[in-house]
Amino acid sequence: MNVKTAIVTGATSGIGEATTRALADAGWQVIATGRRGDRLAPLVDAYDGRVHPAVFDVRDAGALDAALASLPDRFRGIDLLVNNAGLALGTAPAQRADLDQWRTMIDTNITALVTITHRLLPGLIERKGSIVNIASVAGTYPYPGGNVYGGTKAFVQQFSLGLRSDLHGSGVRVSVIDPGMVETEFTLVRTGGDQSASDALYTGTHPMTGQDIAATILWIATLPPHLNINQLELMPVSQSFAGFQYARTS
Ligand code: NDP
Ligand code: 8X3
Repeated sequence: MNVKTAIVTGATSGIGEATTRALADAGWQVIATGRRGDRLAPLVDAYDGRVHPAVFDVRDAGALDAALASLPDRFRGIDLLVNNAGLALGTAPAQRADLDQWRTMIDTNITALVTITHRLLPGLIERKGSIVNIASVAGTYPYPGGNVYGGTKAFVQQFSLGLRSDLHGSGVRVSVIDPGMVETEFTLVRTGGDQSASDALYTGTHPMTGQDIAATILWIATLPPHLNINQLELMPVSQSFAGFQYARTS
């Protein structure tokens, strides 16, 4: 059997960890990346050599190159890139936001994502592979405090559609997934480690899980090669839309 190889960025928790498990359970080889190498060890142990850990900060292009250069031979032909690593930092309105947090989101969610995509495109074209980018509903619907996070995810949506256009005729598939609320470490990171704020957000909402999104990624990646999911938005049933706001002067 021809074993397929994926690289999943941000595999140390949440959607990325679940995606690594879903792909490996389905027989794929997976390069699992993240900064917290201790979180990758259980994945490596669970899959008998089919998960390769690559510990680096996605914002460090040199570290990315070193990780790619040191891949074992059998992990070198990458068929699927899952651009998942990302984060939101803060919920303050723009006028009170921290510029360093804005820059970290841009460096991680945009610059790192385009860098790894650029590095892997030649091989993906050669192998007629697939790219699945994780954006967010925050890229489509603005909300107070979403400012730069939403902006980075709007970039991911439009970059994905642009890639699809450029790759026309190459056989490479490009999909962007826009999840709504998924219970992961996302809110813990966004709030600077406030577990009670994270618990309060998710309590009673029956949010989506990392496994829900992982199953969707696996479905997209295993569709017949003539099918391309361009863009897919998912929410838990408990989440929907609210209206505009009005500031009254009197
Ligand atoms: P988690 O916080 O659970 O996971 C985020 C992952 O990204 C971790 O594995 C983390 O690894 C990795 N990561 C973050 N920064 C870096 C970095 N500089 N270098 C390397 N890896 C990094 O959150 P989710 O699983 O929820 O998030 C995954 C993606 O899904 C993100 O892009 C997020 O924006 C998106 N998303 C999440 C939603 C949600 O409600 N949870 C909804 C919509 C989209 P480590 O810290 O070990 O480096
Ligand atoms: C995460 C979804 O609505 O918390 O991308 O911004 S949201």
